[in-house]
Amino acid sequence: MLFVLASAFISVALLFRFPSRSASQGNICGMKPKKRQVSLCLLLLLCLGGTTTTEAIEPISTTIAVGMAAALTGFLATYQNIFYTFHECCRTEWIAFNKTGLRADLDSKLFGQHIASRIIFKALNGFLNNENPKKPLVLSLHGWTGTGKNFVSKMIAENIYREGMDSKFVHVFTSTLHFPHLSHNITYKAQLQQWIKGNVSNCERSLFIFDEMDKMQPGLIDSIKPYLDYYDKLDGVSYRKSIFIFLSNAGGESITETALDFWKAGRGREEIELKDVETALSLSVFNNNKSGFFHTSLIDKNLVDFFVPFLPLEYQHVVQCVMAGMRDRDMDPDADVADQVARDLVYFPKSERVFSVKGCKTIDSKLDYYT
Ligand SMILES: Nc1ncnc2c1ncn2[C@@H]1O[C@H](COP(=O)(O)OP(=O)(O)OP(=O)(O)O)[C@@H](O)[C@H]1O
Ligand SMILES: *[C@@H]1O[C@H](CO)[C@@H](O)[C@H](O)[C@H]1NC(C)=O
Ligand SMILES: *[C@@H]1O[C@H](CO)[C@@H](O)[C@H](O)[C@H]1NC(C)=O
Ligand SMILES: *[C@@H]1O[C@H](CO)[C@@H](O)[C@H](O)[C@H]1NC(C)=O
Ligand SMILES: CC(=O)N[C@H]1CO[C@H](CO)[C@@H](O)[C@@H]1O
Ligand SMILES: [Mg+2]
Repeated sequence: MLFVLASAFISVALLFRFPSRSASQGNICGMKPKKRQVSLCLLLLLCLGGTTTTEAIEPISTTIAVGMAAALTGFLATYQNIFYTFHECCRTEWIAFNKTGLRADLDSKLFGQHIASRIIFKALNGFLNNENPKKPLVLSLHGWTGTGKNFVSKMIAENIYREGMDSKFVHVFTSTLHFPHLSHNITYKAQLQQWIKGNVSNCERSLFIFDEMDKMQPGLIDSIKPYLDYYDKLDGVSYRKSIFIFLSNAGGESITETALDFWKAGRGREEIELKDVETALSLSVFNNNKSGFFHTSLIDKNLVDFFVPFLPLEYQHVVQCVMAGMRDRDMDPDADVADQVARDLVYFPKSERVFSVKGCKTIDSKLDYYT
């Protein structure tokens, strides 16, 4: 009887020791130690249980005790699984692509970006359903300010990670915040490589978002080139299931020019196709000496899988943004207010007034003012 209880206590101690010890190593979600620990506990329990039953004095209470100990061990074995449901781990419970969710978000929440919406869905759907991709997915989103680049990145994160942007497997680097000083370029290069390697070692399915690529110093991004290339493994780490997204305004002018040409020719916005902007886009990005992509080998070596153009937003899209903003605040969407907000924004070019200068940015704060 005492032996059985003692063995149960030992199992408890062993199982609880495991997570707390590995927490300090940062590998709290590991699978392998679990099996070893649990089988050890069961073995211990069987041995001790066996010796007590042979010299049993009170058969009934011994049976009850053994039963209780077994139940306790069973519970503790599932303790790991309970643990996973409360603590974010690099497992399918926490990381799973929601295809219908992404489709629905792109269709219902993103306005006026038919090209971006189509490319992003196809690219992610293809990549995330591929068990064995040859290289990580690299997307570069370009366009005028306030056209939805950060907005789409957030949608992507939310439809892959249960914790969305708060997931510890989603990493956002902002050039002006993380790499502000030109003179520290060598430190930054080493740091960036180290961060990405460390993060991908923790979880293969990591998402990296590089914001404000046009403010990044030229050359810095080349330091991560090996990670984006076709390698099975580098130093024992495989990067092939990670996703890299670059955001920038670079190339926004050439996209706007194309959109304006279509508008002037009286052609519909929906008629603009990727091929109408893609070549001009990658060229203008590559040759822009103020952008982080200036003469970068990422473009040279075709490591960017998709250049995604974001078209400048028109009056009608701004109205849609305002209506969506009101719905988000649980207000009754009011077409008159939406019209008023949209009309008070500035549009360009000066003579035609077609595209919103700030896109859909600052609309949220305007809503406070008008309502
Ligand atoms: N195409 C769009 N459809 C719906 N909402 C949009 C769209 N574009 C922008 N918005 C709204 O405007 C806000 C600001 O957009 P966002 O931050 O994505 O702009 P951005 O493209 O990253 O601009 P910047 O280049 O200045 O960083 C978003 O939070 C979103 O609410
Ligand atoms: C996927 O997204 C849809 C729409 O947002 C949602 O209703 C559904 O519950 C999500 N599915 C999963 C498995 O999270
Ligand atoms: C770092 O920047 C300096 C000038 O600011 C430049 O001369 C040097 O080549 C750069 N080093 C690297 C590794 O890019
Ligand atoms: C960038 O290129 C433009 C012309 O394309 C040139 O006038 C300018 O001096 C260049 N700037 C730098 C910092 O090289
Ligand atoms: C283990 C590791 O290197 N983690 C890094 C992941 O990236 C963030 C930046 O987003 C770094 O702060 C971490 O150190
Ligand atoms: Mg942005």
